[in-house]
Amino acid sequence: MKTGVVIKTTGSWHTVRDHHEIVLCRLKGSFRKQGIRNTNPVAVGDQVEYDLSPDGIGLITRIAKRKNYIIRKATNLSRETQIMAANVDQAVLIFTLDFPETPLEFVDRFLLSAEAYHIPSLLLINKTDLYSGERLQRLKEIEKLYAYAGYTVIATSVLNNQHIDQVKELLTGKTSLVAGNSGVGKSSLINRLRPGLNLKTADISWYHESGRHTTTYPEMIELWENTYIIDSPGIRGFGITDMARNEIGLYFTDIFRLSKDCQFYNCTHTHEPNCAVIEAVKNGILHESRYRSYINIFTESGQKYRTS
Ligand SMILES: Nc1nc2c(ncn2[C@@H]2O[C@H](COP(=O)(O)OP(=O)(O)O)[C@@H](O)[C@H]2O)c(=O)[nH]1
Ligand SMILES: [Mg+2]
Ligand SMILES: [Zn+2]
Repeated sequence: MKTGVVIKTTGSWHTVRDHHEIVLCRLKGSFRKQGIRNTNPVAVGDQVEYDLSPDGIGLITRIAKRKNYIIRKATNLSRETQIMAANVDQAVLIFTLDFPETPLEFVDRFLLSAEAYHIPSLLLINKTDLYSGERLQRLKEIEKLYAYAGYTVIATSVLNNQHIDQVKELLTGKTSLVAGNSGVGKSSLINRLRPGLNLKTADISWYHESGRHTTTYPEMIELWENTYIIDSPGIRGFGITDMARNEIGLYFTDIFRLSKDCQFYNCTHTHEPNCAVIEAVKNGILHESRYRSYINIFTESGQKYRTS
């Protein structure tokens, strides 16, 4: 019996890293009969046991219990889920304020999901070389907003190598899920961190790129010793599929902290008197965009079908 980590999975083939060896594996037939609702029983990041057959193909016999995992809906319409990654130490969200514009609600939804999965997040605001004047002011404001929520925020320019050393430090020794909309600089960052990997970057303009991805399956890449990233295309679908209304306020880190001073213990921060959250928005302590995201998600959750 041997052990390894799944670094890529495409349908019925799973690529497993066992120290410095790469073994192509199949899953033992019995797994498929266990009635697992996920479309993929094996996910990138899974620790597995396998047997090596004489032809060099591995047969996965056991998947270790996951420390955590991130799911997405298999397709927009289906309720079937797909495990995108397992056993990650942190999620790294790269976004840009402009070129292309990332709606902050997207950032907030991402953070909310990561909190619900108990995965710490690191935020990188990229392309700062393009920021000046009002844009720079806005950058500072957004950095402050997320720092207030308790996140580490780094303003980077992959192009100019700005603050990339700081990013390296925060990645070292961990397995990080890297996410972000198309065109924000994910591939460029990975290439910068690990020259020689030569991930394809968008050489055509990013605004024509919607829905187009150079890679389709998440893949675990070794950056350096003990340091891995999971490159996850199609991150758009990342999100908790069934969050109860009352959970949302718990996972908005800043709102949760403020809510301890609300008059009612079950305050929803929508209309109640003496709500510390509403008060904080009025006083400019809690940024309006964070509150707006909360309200939007809260409102939406009321119509959501709850499966468990
Ligand atoms: N000005 C500027 N352009 C960048 C920066 N990082 C990436 N880009 C450019 O943005 C475009 C999209 O980058 P890419 O890495 O393909 O984004 P991905 O879709 O997130 O993987 C490419 O043309 C990059 O050269 C940066 O820090 N500054
Ligand atoms: Mg890319
Ligand atoms: Zn309140």
